[in-house]
Formats: sequence, structure tokens, C-alpha cells
Amino acid sequence: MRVQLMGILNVTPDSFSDGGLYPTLRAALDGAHRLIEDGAEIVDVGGESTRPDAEPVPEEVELRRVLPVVEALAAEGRARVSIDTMKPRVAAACLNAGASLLNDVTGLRDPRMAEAAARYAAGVVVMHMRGTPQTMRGEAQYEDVVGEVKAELASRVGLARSCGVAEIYVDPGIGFAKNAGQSFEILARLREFEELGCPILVGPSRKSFLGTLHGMEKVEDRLEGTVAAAVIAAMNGAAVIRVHDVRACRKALAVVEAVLARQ
Ligand code: HH2
Repeated sequence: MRVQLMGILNVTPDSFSDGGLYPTLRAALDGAHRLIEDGAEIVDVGGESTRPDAEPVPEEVELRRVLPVVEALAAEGRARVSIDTMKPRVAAACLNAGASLLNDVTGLRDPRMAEAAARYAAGVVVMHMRGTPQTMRGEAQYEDVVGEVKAELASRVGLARSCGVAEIYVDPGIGFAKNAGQSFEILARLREFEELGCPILVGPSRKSFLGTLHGMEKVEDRLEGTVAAAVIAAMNGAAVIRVHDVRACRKALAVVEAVLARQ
């Protein structure tokens, strides 16, 4: 089966790797078109950075950033539009404007998120995090990272199901309340998340766990590491991979698919 690529479009001034790249609607749409032409099936629009210690963004500001982009992309119909938000009002406005996937890094901590998805018959990405982007670094304590993340995701999946959401992706949340070793372990054991009965989405792109390896300390030096992580994720059962570098990952995944077709 073809692994889907979710291309990242952060319309923020402060995202850790693409912040400030898309200051206007035109720039954002050009960026989205590049992602689509490079092979992204999904464009994930975000208006609030979730990197460690990011400043929370007021709802009105986030809406002003994302809504015109979501509206325009959904109207074009060239790719599936996903909204990366933790705020129910932003979620509802974007789903109403044509987004069909709700990507919530808090894993539906606010039950109104699941209700909004159900109301608009949208899919949901349930990502695992502990704490908030401001506190999560101190919360990376696990006896068994995969077992505990899986158990915590299971209860969030149950909530989504009970609200009537039909399409649910689970995401272990690389780098969110996970240290580098735990992020590598999640990639190594990704297939264990299949037990949750939902397709797996994973977001390793340019993240700081790669920066612990020699030569990848700087964000701009993490392309090869990102591609390697995407290949490992695909080999280990990921259905969707969320990346900035769609073109390079699409080519690498063509190799994975050719190999998997012969296993
Ligand atoms: N990672 C980020 C944001 N959203 N969503 C899912 N489902 N999975 C992830 O791993 C994930 C995510 C963080 O990366 P990025 O969007 O590049 O940066 P920032 O949060 O600084 O905007």
C-alpha cells in the first residue's frame, strides 16, 4: 500500500524549521502547491508552533493565520487539507471551511475537538503528548515508552470513537515529552502501535532527536536523517508520514514500496 505524505505548512513566524517562510496568503499557497507537486497527498496547515517553549497564540491570531489558507486550499481540491490545532474554535472553523482532517497534538484533551470532527465527518489524528509544549521536556519519564504511550493513546482513541469519529490515526508524538532515545525507540518499535487498530501517522521531520547525531546538530542539516526516519517508519508500518521535505521523502518511499511489494 502507498504510504501517504502529509506536507507541513506552518503559517507561523516561529515554527522551529519553517517559521516565517509563508508571511502572505500567496506565499502559503505557493508553498502548499510545491508540497503537492512534490507528492504530498495531505497538506497540514498550522498556525501555532508546538516546539518546546513556544509562545501560545491567541485564538483570533491563529484563525487569522490559518483560515484563509485552509479555505483557498480546500476550494482548489488538489490535496486533502488537514488543520493542526489544539483549539476547538479554530478546528470547527477550518473543518467548516473544507479541511477534512483534524490534527490535534494534545490528543483530544479538549473533548470539543472530537465533537467538532464528528460534526463535520472529518478524520482525526490523535497524537500523544504529556504536558504542554511549555512543560513537556520535564515529562519524558517512562518505564516503557512504547507501552505507556500506547495505553495513553488507547484511551484517546476510545474517546474519539465514542464521539462518533470514524477515521482515526494514532501518532506516538516524536519529540513531544520524549527524549531522543525514546524517539528512536518509538521508531524502532512503531509496529507495536498497530495493536490500537488505527492507521499510524508519524512526524520525525527535522526534529531534535536527529540533532543528537553527528553532523545533524543544526536543523538545516537534517534532510538525510529525516529521509532515513521516514524510510524506517514506512518499513515499520506507518500509513502517513508528516514531513517538510516531501520531494526527497517521496523518492525514498518509492524504494520502500518497491521492496515491500516483494516481501
Ligand atoms: N509535530 C509537530 C507539529 N504537529 N502533528 C503530528 N500529528 N505529529 C507530529 O509529530 C507533529 C505535529 C512539530 O513540528 P513542526 O510543525 O515542524 O514545528 P512547529 O511545532 O514548531 O510549528
